[in-house]
Amino acid sequence: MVAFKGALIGCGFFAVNQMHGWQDLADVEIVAICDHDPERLRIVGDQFGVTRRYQSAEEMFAEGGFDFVDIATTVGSHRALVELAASHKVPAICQKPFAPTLEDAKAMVAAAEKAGIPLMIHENFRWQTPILAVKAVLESGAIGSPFWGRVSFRSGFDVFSGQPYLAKGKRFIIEDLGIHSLDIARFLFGDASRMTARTRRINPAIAGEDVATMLLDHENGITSIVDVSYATKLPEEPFPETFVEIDASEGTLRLGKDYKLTVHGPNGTTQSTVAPNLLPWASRPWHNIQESVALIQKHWIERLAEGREPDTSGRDNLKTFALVEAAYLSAERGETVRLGDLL
Ligand code: NAD
Ligand code: 89V
Repeated sequence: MVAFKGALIGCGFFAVNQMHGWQDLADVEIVAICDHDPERLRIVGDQFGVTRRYQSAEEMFAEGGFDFVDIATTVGSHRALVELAASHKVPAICQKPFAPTLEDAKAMVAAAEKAGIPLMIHENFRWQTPILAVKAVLESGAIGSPFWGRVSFRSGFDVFSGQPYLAKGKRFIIEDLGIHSLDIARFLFGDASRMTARTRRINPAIAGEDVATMLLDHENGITSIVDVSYATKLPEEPFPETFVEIDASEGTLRLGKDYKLTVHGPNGTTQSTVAPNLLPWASRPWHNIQESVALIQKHWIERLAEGREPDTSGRDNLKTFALVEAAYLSAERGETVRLGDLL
């Protein structure tokens, strides 16, 4: 039975995953899609059997007939589309990165709250099976209280062939990928109060930074390092795996290559593989990310049905986005930035 009708805006590279995720949910149907590009509309509409197709989001909202909208466009259009959804009182999911600036992101949260609609940022990396496994270990108390952590994503994968816009922006790795890693750091270690960052551009063919090293002071006293690179040539390419290291009062945790998890505590050492499921429509190496798309979309529907705020709501995600802004500010000024000055 279809309980929720959705509409999707932006039928590009990543939206295909989102369409598969929606298709897998028995109580959801995407009844309308929108893209400026008629060819993308045709491809996605034909693949997923959606007949209501629009080149204008305004026209799609004017005709209505859906309970939520999934915004899968690139960052420049996010504010206008979320505000459009709010003006029609339609609950909205918005892809990361939240917005071009923190000011835009705050305005989007205010618009959603004024309209009384839920707004969720599609911040899916914390929904990856291996990251959920790390969180479960922390919550079990098996290693005690963490005092230090590292969230690391280092790769030489060619992301530019699928997403050419990534090579063109003045900002690259922190805004596109580091944003996920910073959200994982918040998810595992709590909110941060101070950020110190350094960036580099190694690849001369792109406009933005492709290496960043960030030091976070968390409010609960944990110190963490979040390091990201697309300039790292390893013998075995780990894309898109996030590695995690945690030192805690009673033991340690290491999440490494091929989703190998080692937990060491007072009761000994356990080793396991916490690999993501390969969904029928997914393909390696993207399956880790693809499964997390399906999981965050399921979470959205559950929270919509319960009338409860999603975990990565707009208000919550302002704190992740502020870390992005703080990292760029810190790298530019060579100074530590206090998050309280931004939020
Ligand atoms: P893309 O350029 O391939 O697709 C975007 C599509 O949106 C294009 O077809 C474009 O024509 C359309 N579009 C743009 N503005 C529009 C508007 N106002 N109205 C209608 N259509 C519009 O981009 P992509 O690679 O699919 O990325 C989309 C978003 O997804 C980005 O914000 C990106 O950062 C994000 N992304 C997220 C993940 C993740 O794991 N969460 C992974 C990849 C990309
Ligand atoms: O997940 C993302 O946001 C992607 C990629 C993994 C390529 O960085 O843009």
